[in-house]
Amino acid sequence: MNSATQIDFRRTPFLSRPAQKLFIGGRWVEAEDGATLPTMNPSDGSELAQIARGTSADVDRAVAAARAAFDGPWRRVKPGERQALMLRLADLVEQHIDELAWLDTLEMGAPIARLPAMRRRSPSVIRYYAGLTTALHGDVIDNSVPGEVLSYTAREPIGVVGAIIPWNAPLGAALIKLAPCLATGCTLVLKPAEEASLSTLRLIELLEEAGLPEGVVNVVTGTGPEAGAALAAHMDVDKVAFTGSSETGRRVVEASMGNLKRLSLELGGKSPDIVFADADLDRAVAGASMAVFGNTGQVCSAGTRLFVQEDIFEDFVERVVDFSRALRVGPGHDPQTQIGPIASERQMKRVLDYLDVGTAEGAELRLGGGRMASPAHEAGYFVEPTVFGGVRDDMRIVREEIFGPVVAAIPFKDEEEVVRRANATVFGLGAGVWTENLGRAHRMARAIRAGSVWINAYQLMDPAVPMGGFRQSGYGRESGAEHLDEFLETKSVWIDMTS
Ligand code: TXE
Repeated sequence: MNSATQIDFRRTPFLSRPAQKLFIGGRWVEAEDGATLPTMNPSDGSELAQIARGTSADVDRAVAAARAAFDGPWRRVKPGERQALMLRLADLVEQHIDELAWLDTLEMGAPIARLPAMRRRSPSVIRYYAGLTTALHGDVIDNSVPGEVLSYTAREPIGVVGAIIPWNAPLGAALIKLAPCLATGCTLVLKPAEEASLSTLRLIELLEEAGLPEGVVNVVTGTGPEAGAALAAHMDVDKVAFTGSSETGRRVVEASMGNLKRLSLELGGKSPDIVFADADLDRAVAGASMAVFGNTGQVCSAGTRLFVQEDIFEDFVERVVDFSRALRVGPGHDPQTQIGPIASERQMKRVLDYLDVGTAEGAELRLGGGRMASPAHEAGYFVEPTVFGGVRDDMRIVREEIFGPVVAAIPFKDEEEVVRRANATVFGLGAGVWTENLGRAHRMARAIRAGSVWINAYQLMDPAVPMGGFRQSGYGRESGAEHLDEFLETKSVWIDMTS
């Protein structure tokens, strides 16, 4: 255990405020109508804080501030200065990461045991994009007859970006939208999820401390149908970067039509995790279990369809069941906890409904199947890690994203069959392949229709490696250098040199 896990961040000055505010034009302000919303601790169902409930009037103010900054002084800030701002922010995030991680833990239940990973990852996202800030440039296209025409391209920031983010990895989701905005010289209106806004608000305080110019980044907290929908439809927003459900993603697409704003969408998934009989099965048992139960299954690319080759199916599933039964499910703030609660009561109900659907469809329960009933768990939103067997590919629990600790185990015969069934989904976000056969690993990597394929691993992430979806899992890529393209327009300039 490390020292930070012993500090009780529940009593920080930040959390003792009567209500959190919006951040608009460089000032902390209340929602125009003064309304607030409670945000809850899913580990015990208690109220944690009140956040401002922004509406379209607040979104208008925030977009106007972002537009003024974009058209004004921010355009004249040199890339090197933006880079320096980002590097100062990265240092501050590093210094305050324990508090930021604790806010996520308290608000959405992620186990505090992931603190070492957050310490490594969070500043590195900002530093990666800071590094690219001074490397952005256009090209000279010098391919005409000498002395006639010269063409070159300039990469220009797209303008005012609206970012709408979910609650399952709040700090990471905020950073992966914020860093490219600062790197490319865009301005931002950020709408965190109503269930988990606190780490974003604290992050913005750190950004202020780093020297953020007025209006460059604004935050409007509030609900999806109010603040989120207003941002998605706003006629003066040039681009929306959205992460969330495919259903809300469709609404964002519709809302974008008014001004044909650019979109990047990181949506849901139903990712296959495929275990061949020739795999290193010890690694595969732990890997496949955590691929779906990590973060309580609330991961867009969770390996929720566990395909296991038929010769090893029964043994392997039994081992997954034994491994998963031993996982410690408990409150996020307990350093021993491996699996936290579901992030909100609403989401817990969705997951419990799916458990009923699975049973009603005739799937066999191999593990779990309900809400955790012990006295230590009853106040919080805890769902048992659940393994279904005996499923058919047409069942809802095999086709639809559940976003909870629920896996469907499915036997398969050979490579050809598993590729066909793994690809029989409307999604295409992630996939896992467990095999010791090198040729098969590469064949599978190419055959699976998904944005990320992990071989003998699952859920590896790095700021330099693109992540995103095929098909209805979205458009665009987050992370990696190409993420910056989503925030840039290319302008071509032609010079007739004959006169
Ligand atoms: O998502 P929403 P919810 C999936 C997962 C989960 C389901 C429902 O399957 O069970 O979504 O979760 C904002 N216009 N994922 O309801 O609605 C909302 O305020 C504009 C997968 O929480 O997509 C929040 O900030 N914005 C996922 C954000 O959208 C709107 C992560 C996400 O909420 C809006 C989360 C609207 N009309 C859930 N309505 C992933 N891909 O990682 C809501 N929002």
